[in-house]
Amino acid sequence: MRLSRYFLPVQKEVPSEAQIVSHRLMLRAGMIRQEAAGIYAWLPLGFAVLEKIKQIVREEMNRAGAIEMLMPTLQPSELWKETGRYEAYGPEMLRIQDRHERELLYGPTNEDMITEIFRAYVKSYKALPLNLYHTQWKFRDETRPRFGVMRGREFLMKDAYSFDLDAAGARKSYNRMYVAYLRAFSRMGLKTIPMRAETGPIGGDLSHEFIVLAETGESGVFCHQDLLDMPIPGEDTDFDGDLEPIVQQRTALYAATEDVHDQARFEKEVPPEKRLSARGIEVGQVFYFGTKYSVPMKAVVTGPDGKDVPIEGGSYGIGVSRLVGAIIEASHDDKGVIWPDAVAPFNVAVVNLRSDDAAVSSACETAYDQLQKAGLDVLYDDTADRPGAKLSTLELIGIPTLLVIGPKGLKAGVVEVKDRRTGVTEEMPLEAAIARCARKGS
Ligand code: 5CA
Repeated sequence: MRLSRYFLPVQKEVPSEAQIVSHRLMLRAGMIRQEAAGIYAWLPLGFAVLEKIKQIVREEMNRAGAIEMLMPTLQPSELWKETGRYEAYGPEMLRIQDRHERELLYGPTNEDMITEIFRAYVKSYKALPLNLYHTQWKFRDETRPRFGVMRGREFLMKDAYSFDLDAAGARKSYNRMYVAYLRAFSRMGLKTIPMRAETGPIGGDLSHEFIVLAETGESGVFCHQDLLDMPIPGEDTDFDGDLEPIVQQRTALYAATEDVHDQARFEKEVPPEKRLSARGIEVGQVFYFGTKYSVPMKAVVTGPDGKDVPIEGGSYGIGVSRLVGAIIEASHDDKGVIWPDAVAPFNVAVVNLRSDDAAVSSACETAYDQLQKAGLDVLYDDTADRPGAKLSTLELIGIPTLLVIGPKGLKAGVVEVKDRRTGVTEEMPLEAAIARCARKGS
């Protein structure tokens, strides 16, 4: 992408209601625009990050055996009346009437709809286990939408739903999602801690929230310090195998959100020097709710003994749009965002320090072309702005690697490769710089 033809409306000033750093930086970097309270347009730079996050989540869901689909944002009220949630959800649910005066709602979650789809087609235990997911916009009419995309009213969620014949099978499905979550968040450069949590309107008695520690987080959390340094399950993890040891290694240590926290137990189980009480951002939550939806909706399968049984269910959410904010909270400095490579909107920026100099422009074109051919997302700053202004914009928007080409260096046979995170600049010949960027970004 050539910056001269891109749409990157960076801002100097941001409104004072943008209280936390991720909200301020997203507005300054031209990533989002507020259209109504808690409702945002995703401008090109923000959208690029959102898509990268969505793709990582997709890869890890697929690896864990979940199958992607897409359900609509609008749902008929009948489904929710069957489960009793139409009344229970209260004013957080956006209710809509169509021209035929049919009651619709903008989905805040999809347990009811997926259970309806399941019961329409699946009749035998032989189709189980089954896990279906989608990434779709949700609406919750939060009383206090705030912190930008962190607590929106319209937000993007990946939600997966598992169906099993019995509780033991459902536990395995839960474990698969638990491990997939550890992997997905880690790939985005985040350290997350699964913590026991309240189940709220989704229901059930087993649930974990995946928490990123951050001072600006909305949840108070308590846990054993060692949970911060647990190894992340590798790419070769066998999702058909026994994942219980990985889950147990973590659940053996105390970790709870404030809603379910038990101070006496915390003090009994965790030695004083290992007690961590902090704030955190909830980027995902997994639930096991058994037959909460399958009984009222009659989602039954015929078991091996020929008898019908209601399926055992779980649901698994990831806040895809919230993650954009959470990653910024975890990775920024006073100059701006520092994207981890895996979610960066562009892996590399080629910076032309003198766009009216033919030799410099030609070297930049070569770099731009070759890096794109190497499969990287490249931003080419071909504008006529001052070098200082260019660099500060690219630092603000967080591009991990800058390949800076100017007339003086080029005469001496070198260009600069600058690392956004460390701030370290290295000089080297153009070909070496291209090779270096291609290696780093891949
Ligand atoms: N049906 C279940 C799991 S599929 C569910 O809805 N879970 S949830 O309520 O915990 O939401 C899943 C994730 O969506 C949360 O962990 C959080 O990261 C994100 N999320 C929830 N509410 C909001 C919101 N108002 N703004 C942005 N993200 C949100």
